[in-house]
Parts: sequence; structure tokens; C-alpha cells
Amino acid sequence: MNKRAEFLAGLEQSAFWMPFTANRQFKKSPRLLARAEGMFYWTADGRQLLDGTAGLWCVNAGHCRPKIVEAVRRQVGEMDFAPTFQMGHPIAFEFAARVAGVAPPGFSRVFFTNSGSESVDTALKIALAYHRAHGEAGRYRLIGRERGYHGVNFGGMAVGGIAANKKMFGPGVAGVDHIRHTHDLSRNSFSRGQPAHGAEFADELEQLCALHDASSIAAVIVEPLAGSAGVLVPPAGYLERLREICTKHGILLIFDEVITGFGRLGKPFGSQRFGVMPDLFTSAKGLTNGTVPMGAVFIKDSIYEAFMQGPAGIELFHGYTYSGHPVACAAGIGTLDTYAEEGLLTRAASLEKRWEDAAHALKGTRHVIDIRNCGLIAGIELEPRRGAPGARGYEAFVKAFEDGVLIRVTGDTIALSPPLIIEKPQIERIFDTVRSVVAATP
Ligand code: PXG
Repeated sequence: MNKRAEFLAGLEQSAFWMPFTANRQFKKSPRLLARAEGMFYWTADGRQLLDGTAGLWCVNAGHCRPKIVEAVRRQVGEMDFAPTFQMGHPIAFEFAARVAGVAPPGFSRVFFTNSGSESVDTALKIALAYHRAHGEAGRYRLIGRERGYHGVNFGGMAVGGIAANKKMFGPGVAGVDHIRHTHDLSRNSFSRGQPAHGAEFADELEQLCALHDASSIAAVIVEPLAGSAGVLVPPAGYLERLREICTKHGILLIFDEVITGFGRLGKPFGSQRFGVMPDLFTSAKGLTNGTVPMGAVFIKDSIYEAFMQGPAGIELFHGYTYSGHPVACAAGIGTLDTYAEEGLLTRAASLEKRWEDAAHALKGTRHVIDIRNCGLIAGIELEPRRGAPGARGYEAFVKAFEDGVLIRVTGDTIALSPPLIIEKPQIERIFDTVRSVVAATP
């Protein structure tokens, strides 16, 4: 047996317990990626795949970009690791300043983490600690939203609203509640951009304020556009209404921008796209172009100042060994350089019309019951096969993979989010492939 055949033969017994994966099914018929460049992956058996998902919503500048590769290479040889607890290294301060420079005005402080999940738990903890520092220790409740995805750690799992991600793991964090999701096929199917109906879904927050007493609520966390649960674009006026209610009751509004950050929606951040500012927001993924794991929480100046006026000593008892990791910071700087040189943080805006038209041209294709889009994101919802929800989506994914295009499915919704360097003919290729694989699915 050659090396590759040996590897495949041993896969069923592999030590790697794969995340969010049907391990037994996968290991019987694996899909293996071996190399990547620009808009493409190559499979282990040498086939080229057009990346319609930017890896997992993270490779916004495309794969293996020279500035990023070089920055990482240089840093790892110069200083591999150094602590950030009671000491520091210049590159962490440099990257914080650089990345705060692309954030909306008023967010000049950044707390580094290593993932989206850690960013979410960090933001929730900062919100709780802020209220205490501010003399409102009674604010302890956290409000999320149905169908929200905020990662897999205990805080994010609790405020998240996807049952499958929670049901195995016990009661979780106390004092959490949820508002309803914004999906409304009956009124909004085939909307282009923000759907017209559903601003009033935000009013459920008023009901929770009445139920729990607003003075017990610390924060509300939502994705400006819900990605993982199937591309749910916020209805016109919805985020504005959430903002208003939070402000009225002294509740902090957290945007989870792990997917919407770094140019995905045609502006650097989703808050700018929708014109609604949160008090804190999370990021990860596009922060380092996925090259080295890293996340960051962006903090409004007044919140940071409240901590800095507290007693002398450590202002926030929180942090990770790898917060501000030098190699991650180097990747981040290389990423921001690439974004800036190629205008990638706003490039989605110039492609959006073409993208939207190509997506909505699938209307009328067999099984397609909705198409949603915003920035360089599209969701194509398929009617579930009777008795087998998710099967149609999964089969479309496998078939597209065989046909040379990487797509992502969540249940029966196809979610597309290519690198922001995509060229127009590649947009057509993605949607042509989706059309043919969906139509071929029984
Ligand atoms: N918040 C949001 C909004 C996310 O989308 C996380 C937090 C957690 O990030 P980490 O880095 O801890 O995974 C995410 C992650 C998908 C998919 O298929 C989406 C994510 C991860 C994996 C798959 O939609 N988002």
C-alpha cells in the first residue's frame, strides 16, 4: 500500500474526533483538503475546488496570501510566544491599534481571545462586570435570540438559540432568556437584502423587560445577520428597534460580528452596514483571515473608562494564555495590510448587485423555497424531504463537492460566503453549480 492508501485505510480508526461531524459517516467516505491558494482548495486527490464559503466564513482575503504568510513566517522565527499577563510585546499593542483603526469610531479598545466562542464569553463577562463596576450589580440576566449561534462555550451556548447545540449539555448558565428569531417565510420569502416585515419582532425584548424587570438585564446579544442558523437577514428597522429598547432600559447591546465582521457585508463591520451601533462587539475568523486562530472583542470607550476608574490593580480578572499571541498578531497585521491594499473591507459592496442577481436567478429551481442575501452572503433554503430533514441539503453539498465547488449547508439551507476577492465569473460558477446540484437532488 502506498502512503495515501494506508492513511485512508486507517481513517475509520483515526484518533481525530472531528468537530460538528458525523465521524463514522465521514471516515467511511472522507473529503480531504490538501492545499489552498486564492479562491481555491485542492483535494488530497488533486481536484480543484472553488471556495464558496471562505473556508468557514473566515478566509475573507482568499487563501495563502503572501503578506500574511510572510508575516507569520517572520514572527514565528523571531518570537514564537510571549506572555501578556503583567508584561507585553510590541506587536500585540501594534495590532490592537491597527485593528481598532478599522473599527467604527468610539471603539478604541480591543480585548484579544483565540476564537469566536471565546470572544462571545469574554463580551458577556465584560458586560456583567461593567454593570457591577458601575454600581448596578443587580443586572445579571443575559438575553439571546432563537436560532442565534454564539459559539460552543458555556456562555455562548446559553445565549445561543439552536437546540441541537444545547440539549446534551445540561442546564448551563442561570438567568438566560431569548427573544424570538426573525425568520418569516410567509411574509418575507425571496426578499432581496433586508426583508420588509418583522421590525416588530424586536418588541419581544420589551416583554422580557416587563417579565424579568429591565433592571435585572445586563445585555442582549445578537448576530446582526444570523449566519449559522441559515442566513437570516435582519428585517428593516429591527436592529434599530432593539437598539432603542436597550438604550431606554440601560441594557448593553452586544453584536456578535464573528461572521459579519471584516468586510462580509460591504462595510468593515455589520453595524456600519446596518447603521446601528452596539456597545460591544465580537469578532474572530476574518480578523486573521483564518490563518492563525484569534478573536477580539471591541469595547466602547465609555465602558473601558468605567473599568479604568475603578480601584487600582487588575481591572478585569479575565484573559487567556494566548490573548495577543505574537504569531496571531502578525497574521492579523498581514491580513489588515492585504485588506487595505486590495480594498477588501468594502469590495463586497461593489459585487453585491451581481451576487444578488445570480442568487435570485435560482428562484423557480426545484425544491427552492427561499433565497436570502446581503453583502457577499446568500442563503438558499430547500424544502426538506419528507421524513428526512437535512438530507436534501447534505446531498447537495456532497454533489457540489464532487462538481468542484465548496458550499456549506446548515439543515436544508445552503449558505454561501466566498472570499471577498471573488471575480464575477466565479460568482456565476458557484450559483450554476448550486442550481444543477439542487435540481438533481431527489
Ligand atoms: N459567533 C458567531 C456568530 C459564529 O458564526 C462563533 C461565534 C464561534 O466561533 P468559533 O471560532 O469559536 O468557532 C461563530 C462560528 C457554519 C459555521 O457552518 C459557523 C461558525 C462555525 C462553524 C461553522 O455556519 N461560526
